[in-house]
Amino acid sequence: MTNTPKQNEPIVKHIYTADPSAHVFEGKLYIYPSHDLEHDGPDNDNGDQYAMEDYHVLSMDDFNSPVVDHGEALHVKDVPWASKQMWAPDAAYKNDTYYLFFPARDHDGIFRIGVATSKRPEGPFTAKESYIPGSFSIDPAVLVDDDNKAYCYFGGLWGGQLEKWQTGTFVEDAEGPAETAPALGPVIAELSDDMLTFKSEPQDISIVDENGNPLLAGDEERRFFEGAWVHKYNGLYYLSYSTGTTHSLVYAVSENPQGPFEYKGKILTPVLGWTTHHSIVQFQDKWYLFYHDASLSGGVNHKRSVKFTELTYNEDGTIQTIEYQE
Ligand code: FUB
Repeated sequence: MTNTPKQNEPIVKHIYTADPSAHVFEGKLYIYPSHDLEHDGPDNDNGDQYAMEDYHVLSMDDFNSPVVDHGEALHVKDVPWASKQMWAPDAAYKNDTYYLFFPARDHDGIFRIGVATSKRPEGPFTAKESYIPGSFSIDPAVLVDDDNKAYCYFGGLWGGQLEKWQTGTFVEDAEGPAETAPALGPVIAELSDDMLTFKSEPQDISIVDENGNPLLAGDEERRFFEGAWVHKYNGLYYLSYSTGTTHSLVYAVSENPQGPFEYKGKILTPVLGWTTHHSIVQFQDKWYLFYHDASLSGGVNHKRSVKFTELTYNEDGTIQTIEYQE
């Protein structure tokens, strides 16, 4: 247990945490982060430095209460299909069950998305024998909609391997689209009622500009890179994500969970550290952005810390840009 969390400060300091997926379950805030490891191994564009092996679930009764680390919720050694790199997870509740969705490399080194279940939001979670059939790439984010349909959004460029799936099968040396071609992903698949499989083939989501034209692969200030998150506000679907190479969190809005989404603007300016990854959650009557940076480690890209800050909407539903402060 650690002290009461303060805005824009690491919510825990005894471990490194990243990629926070925040949810309100049973009236409390639960945060499902990656658990960053300390190591001196390789650091490259393939993301080998993100060598995480397990997940810890964090919770707090409210923002005036200490953050509780519930300990190891799932370890890669207990996931039959996975070999390494337990990257950004998400959680969902349905069928009286808590589901942990997570990416990891399979035994062929290919990123897949798996599911683990628990009767409790903090776990421990039990992984299924195999990854979700037809799943690929990284960073699952699951929205259980008001009509009880559930959607899994996922995908990530570079180390996240999304470029390698453009033909529908894994092509090891595939490059991304030309700069003047529409950008890739993210990808969406509706989940089956038991949340364990995809109902249909994953589809690319289109993110368009104010004229309805798809964002292009060369538009690195706005195009999708990784870390999709979808939340609803006033009946609209907000898709937010990291722009990766330009290090911002941005968002796009749609009337339909499958898009197309229209690009709207920036949520958070670049943080200290290469990656930026977040979630957006309403708790009581306010909205919060959970994000990470590398300030606690002095800027080491793979030693990150989860933070939070309040998020404000304008009257027209747009989100006010938050200027990162270290
Ligand atoms: O934490 C490993 C990877 O870094 C995540 O999957 C990405 O979103 C980026 O934050």
